[in-house]
Amino acid sequence: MKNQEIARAFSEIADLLELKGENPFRIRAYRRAAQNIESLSRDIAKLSEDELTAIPGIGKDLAGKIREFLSHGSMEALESLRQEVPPGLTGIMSVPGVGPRTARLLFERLNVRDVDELEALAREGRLQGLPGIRKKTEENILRGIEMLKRGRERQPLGKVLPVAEDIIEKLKGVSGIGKLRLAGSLRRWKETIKDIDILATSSEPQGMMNAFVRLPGVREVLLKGPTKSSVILGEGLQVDLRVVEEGSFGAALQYFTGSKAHNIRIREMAIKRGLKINEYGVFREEDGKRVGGEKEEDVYRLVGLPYIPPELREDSGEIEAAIEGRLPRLVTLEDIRGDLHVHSKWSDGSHDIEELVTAARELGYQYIAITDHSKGLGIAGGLTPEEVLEQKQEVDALNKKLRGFRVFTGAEVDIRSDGTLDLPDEVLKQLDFVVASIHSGFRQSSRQLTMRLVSAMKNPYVRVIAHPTGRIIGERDAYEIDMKEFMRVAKETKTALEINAYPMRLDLSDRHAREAKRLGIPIVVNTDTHIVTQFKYMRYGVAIARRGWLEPGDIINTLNLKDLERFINQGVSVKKP
Ligand code: DGT
Ligand code: CA
Ligand code: ZN
Repeated sequence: MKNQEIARAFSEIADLLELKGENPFRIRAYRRAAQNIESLSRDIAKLSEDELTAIPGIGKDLAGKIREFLSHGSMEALESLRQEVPPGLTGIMSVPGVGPRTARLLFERLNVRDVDELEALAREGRLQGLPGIRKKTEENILRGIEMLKRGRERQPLGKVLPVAEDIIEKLKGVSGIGKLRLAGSLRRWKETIKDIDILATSSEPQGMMNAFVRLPGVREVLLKGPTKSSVILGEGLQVDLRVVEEGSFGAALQYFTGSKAHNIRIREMAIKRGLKINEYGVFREEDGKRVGGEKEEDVYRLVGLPYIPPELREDSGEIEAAIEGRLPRLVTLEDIRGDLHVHSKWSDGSHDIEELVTAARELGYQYIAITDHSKGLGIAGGLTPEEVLEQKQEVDALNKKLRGFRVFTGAEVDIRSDGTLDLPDEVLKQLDFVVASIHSGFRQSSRQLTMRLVSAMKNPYVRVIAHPTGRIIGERDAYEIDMKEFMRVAKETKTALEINAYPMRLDLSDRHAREAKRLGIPIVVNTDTHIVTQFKYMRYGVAIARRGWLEPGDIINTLNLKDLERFINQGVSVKKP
């Protein structure tokens, strides 16, 4: 599918326009188009003209550019922009913390042409003194470069998983294929991934390997053998395919799922029982006889443990819990009854509310909350207090028509730099579900940021803090808040915390979600949907919840509609500053 490439091209156009200081709305249009194409589930090449322009944000002009790319592999508009801007400058812009203005400044004053030059100059302290660049800025740039490099070694789950699933789909069609599974960190849903591990059985291993190394997207073949092959994809991602015997599949799956730390513990337990576990099976020490290995469950059963779900296999207490019979009953996607952070056309979403309802019902949901931005967020088309109330009227009217489904009114109210909210209490109190979040001033001190979140939570109408740490995986670190204090106040004020399922966010992280659960803070798993295809990101949020040991009872949006209504009615009276 060319979807990702086209999305990347549009996003590069946006970068270049920004570098040139062009009209922000034009830039935003490209960014939005890129995002919508990225989250499209169908192959863009297979869409008709009408279907193409039905994608929100894609008009005649952009549809033309998409067709141009599909037939020529390039876009004239992008090519000529690239001519105008010195190469390397966009690379500098990809450093977290370096915007187009800074990039331009660095180029004009110091002739910085790529990231390596930038790093060298920053290390020598030569950026300081340029307009707007202080010592702190220079440190931020160095940290950004480090992040960029780290990011190349490990890629976000949300980028890697779709690529891996695409490969699995293609391998399913190869003749002789038996079992086929993802293993490694992907199967554990770790938030960043170093490489893709695939495990298979096959009656024609040779043909399987031939097909594997010839997959579209393969840039380089590192290794091609009868049982293991490794390739590098265009994106720089490594994929390992191993073909094993039927009788070893379970043991191999357990072994290659990891984590390494978890496996070492399991192996130690085996030794104590006179067993030896490796990727081929479970063997009796005394005579080498294989006593299991076809099924993954064999491995756990033979060391006296119940099955441990992959998301828990980090040696972070799961083995002790398994021994003591207190493994959690992890939440699943099927437990989720609705999504409580959704944007509509009223702000920067792509659909009107009825379209969102239709899509949510198709997923089997019982409710959604419409949480559009408040006006402080100008660029996201935020709503004024009057518009919020106008929207509430529309939702109220819509609810009268709906059977077995409810739209909760809400807002994603911006927490301003001084900790005040961007909508007045008189408005907030009329809404069912208010989500508050920070969208600016990330570089404030830890104390100031914590204070902002704390004062938002003390507002009696704020139900949830959305994406609490503000991180964008591989692009922006979590902002430094006093997590202990933050959670203490969340608990005290009965404010729920969000696991934002948007794949580049996954915020709270698994670790923080687990801590919140320990403290008894309610969690809500939301997608922050801006276009209906993003509803499907819920699976990432559920995975983070599972990695955080969360059970259905820990998560608000596993409640059915009736119980959620009760919870909401209760909440406001319980929650007082
Ligand atoms: P990553 O870094 O995202 O690729 O994470 P993993 O967990 O996928 O790590 P990877 O690809 O190096 O190895 C896949 C699994 O294979 C790993 O989770 C556990 C197993 N494994 C790899 N090397 C060893 C080892 O030296 N000892 C043991 N016991 N297991 C290993
Ligand atoms: Ca791996
Ligand atoms: Zn949002």
